[in-house]
Amino acid sequence: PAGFELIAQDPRLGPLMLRSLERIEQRLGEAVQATDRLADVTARHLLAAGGKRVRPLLTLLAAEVAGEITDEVIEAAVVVELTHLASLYHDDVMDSAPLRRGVETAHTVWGNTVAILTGDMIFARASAMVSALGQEPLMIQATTFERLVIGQLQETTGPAEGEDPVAHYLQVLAGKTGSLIAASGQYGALLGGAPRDVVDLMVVYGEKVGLAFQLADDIIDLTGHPDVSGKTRGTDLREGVDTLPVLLLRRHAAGADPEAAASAQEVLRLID
Ligand code: GRG
Repeated sequence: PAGFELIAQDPRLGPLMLRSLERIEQRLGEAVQATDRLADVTARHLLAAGGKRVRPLLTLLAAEVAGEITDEVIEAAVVVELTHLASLYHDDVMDSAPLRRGVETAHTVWGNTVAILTGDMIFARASAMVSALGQEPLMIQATTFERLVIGQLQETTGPAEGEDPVAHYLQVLAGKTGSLIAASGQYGALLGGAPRDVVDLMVVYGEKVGLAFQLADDIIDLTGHPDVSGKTRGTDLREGVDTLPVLLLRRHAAGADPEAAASAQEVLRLID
């Protein structure tokens, strides 16, 4: 088992969590249904391919800790996964990635136009669902979307002249990954009925989880096996994106400690 199946088998998840995850899966399937024959196939493509459902799980956990798992919490969990899904369609076009979740990416099969429009449609579905949850969730969604886009843009432009590349990298991560993971916890706490200070705390917590999560993802990009990660290796290097592992290796390679410099240079040779 991989991805969602693996998480769903975790013995720490009680029956309520498992039931809720099943409801989310069903709602996700309904949410990507399209009247257009092609869109119906393309929108299902990545959803059916797998994925860990980490963000909806965080929404559920935040709601369980802070209050209760209401119908609105389930809807919000679907919204975060749909937003994530939409961003994957677009991200794979931007990175020219051949593989995602162990299957060929949508743009590889149907071309860039179809992949971008599929992401747009899924994002529209997420927006429609979140609008039924009220004004505050709608604002969270809008802010998160903007942060996703800005994070992605900052990654593309790279650090400004004289800017510390590590500080820039952390800023990119906070936007492109931390924002949606933070929103996942925020939705759960808010709609689960938590008091304001707990909701705010979930945002801080989510940002940090997001940072750790993306750091791990960047290491997987360098070292992960496609059979396990479902992605090809070295996308960031190919796209000229300097992730933290590479920045640190370069720093060590140019550092004063000759032993550390030699081994860092060796690793850089291997991955370049
Ligand atoms: C259309 C919503 C929208 C956004 C446009 C393209 C873009 C702006 C943002 C890209 C953000 C992005 C793809 C960040 C990477 C996040 C990341 C760590 C992805 C991998 O997440 P996992 O490991 O994947 O949770 P699975 O497949 O398990 O769901």
